[in-house]
Amino acid sequence: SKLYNHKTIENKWRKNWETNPINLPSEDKKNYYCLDMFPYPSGSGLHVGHWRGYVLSDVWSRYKILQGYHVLHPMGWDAFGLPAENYAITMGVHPAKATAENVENFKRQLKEISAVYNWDNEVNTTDPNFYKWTQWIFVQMFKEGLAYEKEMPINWCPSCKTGLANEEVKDGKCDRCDSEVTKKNLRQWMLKITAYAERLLNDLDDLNWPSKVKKMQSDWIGKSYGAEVDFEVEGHDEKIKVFTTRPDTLYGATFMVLAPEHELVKTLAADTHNHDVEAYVFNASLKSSVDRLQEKEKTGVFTGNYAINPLNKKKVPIWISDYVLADYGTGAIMCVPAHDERDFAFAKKFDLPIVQVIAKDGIEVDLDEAYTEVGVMINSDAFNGIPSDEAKEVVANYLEEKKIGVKTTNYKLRDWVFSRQRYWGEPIPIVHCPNCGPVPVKEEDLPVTLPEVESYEPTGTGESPLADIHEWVNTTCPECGGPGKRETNTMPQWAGSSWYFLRYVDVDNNDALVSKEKMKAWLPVDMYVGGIEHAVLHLLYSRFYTKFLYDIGAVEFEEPFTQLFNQGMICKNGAKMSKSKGNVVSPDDLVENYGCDSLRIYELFVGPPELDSEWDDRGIEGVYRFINKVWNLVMDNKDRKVKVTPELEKIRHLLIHEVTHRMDSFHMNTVVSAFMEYTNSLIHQSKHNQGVDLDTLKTLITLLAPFAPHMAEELWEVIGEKGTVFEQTWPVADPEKMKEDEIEMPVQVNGKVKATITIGVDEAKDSVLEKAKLAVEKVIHGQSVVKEIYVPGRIINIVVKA
Ligand code: ANZ
Ligand code: ZN
Repeated sequence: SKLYNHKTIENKWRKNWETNPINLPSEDKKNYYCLDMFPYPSGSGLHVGHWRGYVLSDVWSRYKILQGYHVLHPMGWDAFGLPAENYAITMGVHPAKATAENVENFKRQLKEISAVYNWDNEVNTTDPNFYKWTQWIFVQMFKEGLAYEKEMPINWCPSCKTGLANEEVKDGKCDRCDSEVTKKNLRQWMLKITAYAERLLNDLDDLNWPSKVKKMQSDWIGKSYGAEVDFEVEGHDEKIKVFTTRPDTLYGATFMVLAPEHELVKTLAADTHNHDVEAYVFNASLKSSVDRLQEKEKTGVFTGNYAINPLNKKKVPIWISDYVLADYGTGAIMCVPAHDERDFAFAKKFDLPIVQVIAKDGIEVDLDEAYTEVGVMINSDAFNGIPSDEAKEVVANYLEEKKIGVKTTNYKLRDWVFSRQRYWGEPIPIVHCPNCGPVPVKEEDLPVTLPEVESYEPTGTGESPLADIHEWVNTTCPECGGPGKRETNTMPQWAGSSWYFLRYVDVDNNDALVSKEKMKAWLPVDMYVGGIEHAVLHLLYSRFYTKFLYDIGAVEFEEPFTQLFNQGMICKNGAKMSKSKGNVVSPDDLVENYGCDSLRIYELFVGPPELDSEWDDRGIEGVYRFINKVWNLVMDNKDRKVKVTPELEKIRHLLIHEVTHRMDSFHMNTVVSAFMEYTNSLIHQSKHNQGVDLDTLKTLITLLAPFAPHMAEELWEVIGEKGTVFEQTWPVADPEKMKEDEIEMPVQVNGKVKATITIGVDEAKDSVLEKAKLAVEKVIHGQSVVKEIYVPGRIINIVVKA
């Protein structure tokens, strides 16, 4: 028989698909949109870790093609951003040029995967025809009051010399370069994502997404229920408003703390304490918010003033500390050291009173740490004896009644800092006019293209390099025609990726972001495949953009991604595969030695696709052997003219059933094991019985096609079929044919297994028991049978007595 030669076969079919593409539209096909998170075209190229997600989405796309869909499976480039710009700074190459080269290279490498990408629908976020619409969305947001300017202390990376969103700061460090992040006061463009907090939270319920990602988003949005309570200040007219999630602990509030940036800090610092307060506030301004929250050792300063606890009327000292954040709640808190860990640490450090107001079974104890469990209220006058979880509501109602407070909700989600002081991004399409203020560029004048610059180096003053190009900066006001200046900040890299999936379906449209027809035909995305690292950033921004576009009537759905799958990472030697770790495995040699089909299958076989999996260089050999077995099985049987038997039918339908079922639950690794197992059964039939029939071989080839498309096409041809295997329909299992006709059953004597017998599934009870007694004859010999139990498929038990 013909030997399996992956090189010839794979080259042949790659060429063939170029001239005879599979996945063509037709009237009777429904549309299906399968999307990969588009890559940043870096210079370093693809390793086997990158392949995993791309193979998954391709196998899924081909599965859908075989199920009769016309599939959109596009690819594009998220190409603005820092790496290209940093490269430009060091090498002096224009980012556009470097990007174009990288895209070229990336595309070449992607083609090695043989995925069914729709290259006609390619997008590139740095293409003016694309970012025209990125800017258009910004203009709409500006018009709706959702894009606004604000002077504010922002996260500032001194090394990248740019502002960062909260989402781009990890453990107080810049997500990109790992430098310590500081604060800087700058005029920023903000997007009011907070206006969508409630919808972003509620609509998570209906998404077919991993629950882990939903939880991460809902934690990020961070809704808390509580109350705002007013504290009067001794000798002052101002009141301090605090936000608390624990109104039940109000009697235990023994001091208060304001954030250093709180507006009352200056007013409340007594003359005697002014100097210390000022010094403290200055020092706090240098720290990042993450550090402030995580600091073990509490710091703080007394203002010299007192507030009055509104319930027990006791004097409570007012402190300032940076563990209270200015931009959460009201920026001021009531401190209950007995029941809050941070307050407890603060009280211990500064020797402030601790009063327990919630106690287990109502019994007061000496606390050596904060008591954060539920319990019964004590030391709380009329409220004593009420269980604390009910008391939250009871006290909050009382506060509302007495007009001391109101029930509220708070969100952790902050508005999105949307400007970057860098070159390689979309210019923000705004003109600043001395008469009219900030004015959006007219829609017909979009895009505002990025001009050429001499130096890409950020100025470090908080201005983008664009500020130096006077002929670009100086323009006329779109409103009054007078002299105006262009905004020189650019958008963050997230801007393009927040909506690119809409553009894929209508890439050449010059009149709209996407036409209504194309939108109706393809959107929203049916399946989105990508890494878990985008759980809160990209996936939250995209949902926000989609909801906004829905509100202005640009799209007709509120959620962009119906189903989401997050693949795990590929690791080697215990660490995530990455160039910086030096543990990268290149696909090139593997494709050369074993073929693309083998590598595709091994990418899936390496472990459950949603989990991180350890790469084993030898693992692919097992897959290669499997591929060869399938090849030889088909070669050995294609001309034997074998008639189908019940045994072959059973194997065939079980295979269809197992593969389909495991595919649908995304257990791709176990799909591969099912293939291996049933192929072995067929080989057994081929060697020891009369052989394998053609229909069974066809089914095997069709099912394998999404995984090993080249070999499947070749075998399809080899058995004499015309056209491509991808014109087949995914087979459907017939439960009748899957039935086991014979099964093995253990036989128990007095509850202990003593033998195993083979019986027919429908065999009569008498006959089964007859066989069973025969099998355990030696065991029951000389005893009398008192009971015979047979539950079909479950149990055979012979009860005997001596
Ligand atoms: C009194 C109290 C007693 C509190 C107690 C907690 C436990 P989440 O769930 O995160 O919303 N808080 C309020 N504003 C704050 C700010 N700007 N910076 C730091 N902490 C702040 O937590 C809300 C709780 O965190 C609030 O409830 C407040 O402390 C604190 F046994 O008030 B609590
Ligand atoms: Zn003007």
